[in-house]
Amino acid sequence: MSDLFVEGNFLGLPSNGDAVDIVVLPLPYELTTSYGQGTGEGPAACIAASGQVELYDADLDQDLPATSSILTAEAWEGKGATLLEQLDELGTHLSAWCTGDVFPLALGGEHGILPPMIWALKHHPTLDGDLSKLTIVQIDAHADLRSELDGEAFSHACAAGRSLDMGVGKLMQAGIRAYSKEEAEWIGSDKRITTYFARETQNSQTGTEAWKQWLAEINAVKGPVHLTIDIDGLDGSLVPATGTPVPGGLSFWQVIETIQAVFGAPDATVISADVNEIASHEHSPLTEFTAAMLATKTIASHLKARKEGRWSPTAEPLGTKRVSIPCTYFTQHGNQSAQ
Ligand SMILES: [Mn+2]
Repeated sequence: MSDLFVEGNFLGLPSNGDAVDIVVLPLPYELTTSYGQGTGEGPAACIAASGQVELYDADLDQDLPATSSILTAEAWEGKGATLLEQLDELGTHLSAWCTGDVFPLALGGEHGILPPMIWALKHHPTLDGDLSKLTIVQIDAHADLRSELDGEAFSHACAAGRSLDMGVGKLMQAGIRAYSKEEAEWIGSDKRITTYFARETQNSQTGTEAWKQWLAEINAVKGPVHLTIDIDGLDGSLVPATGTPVPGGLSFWQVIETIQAVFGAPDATVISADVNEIASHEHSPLTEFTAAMLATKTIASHLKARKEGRWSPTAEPLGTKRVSIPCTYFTQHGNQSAQ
């Protein structure tokens, strides 16, 4: 714990005047979760649990914040009467931080936050309007490539698919073990998608080889990357409170190794990340604590990349005064994509 513990801030770290290097963005967005409840409470529970996470990171060999300024932003307020209006609001909200001067880490909330994040990243100076340069690295139990769920094309179950629709160049997935025939066909036919299925990486005989291959592929990624960690990619025993816990998933260390591999990739720059589908359970803090540890590792790995020259700001510092870009993409494209 920090000497000056601030309740409501990630890791309890105090903000540092107007300086911002990393921003933690709580997005309590919950509109379409299909099975469990409570992802709306997840970001606050994760921030509360982060108070128990050790500040020392062995890879960084420093205590966080390690001379950086980590700001915990006010939680997104969830304006908008419909799902599509809320997604536009999220896009607008996120655009204020996808500006190149800071590293944004969003805490969700449903995985439906991904397409608004990608919309906001389109305006990032590193991409400059061209999402084909972007690789998404996704940890998830679900492929999230459905054309719709319950008639909704922008459901959390479609988050990766809608991001590809926006023009994302490459999608790399691991932990995948719950998907439909339609999704299997998309994976098989679209060269942009590389999927490591849990039945391969968790196989008791051959899993180690498959896992090494995943890490090698991640480490060879080139260009800008967004890392999206749906915590249900982990084995359900580690995240029992998440919206849709699934058995047979990744171990905690496998997710840590993925974070280390992507942030350590010599020719890639991770420009943003999210940890999503966080929910809390009154009898066990395990789910939100697991999420808090992964979010902390993401921050530490970003700081290591920064220290080693794999990330530098691409814009003048804006501090805490942000300017957002109004998003209308989702209300414009929503009905069109729905079946
Ligand atoms: Mn997901």
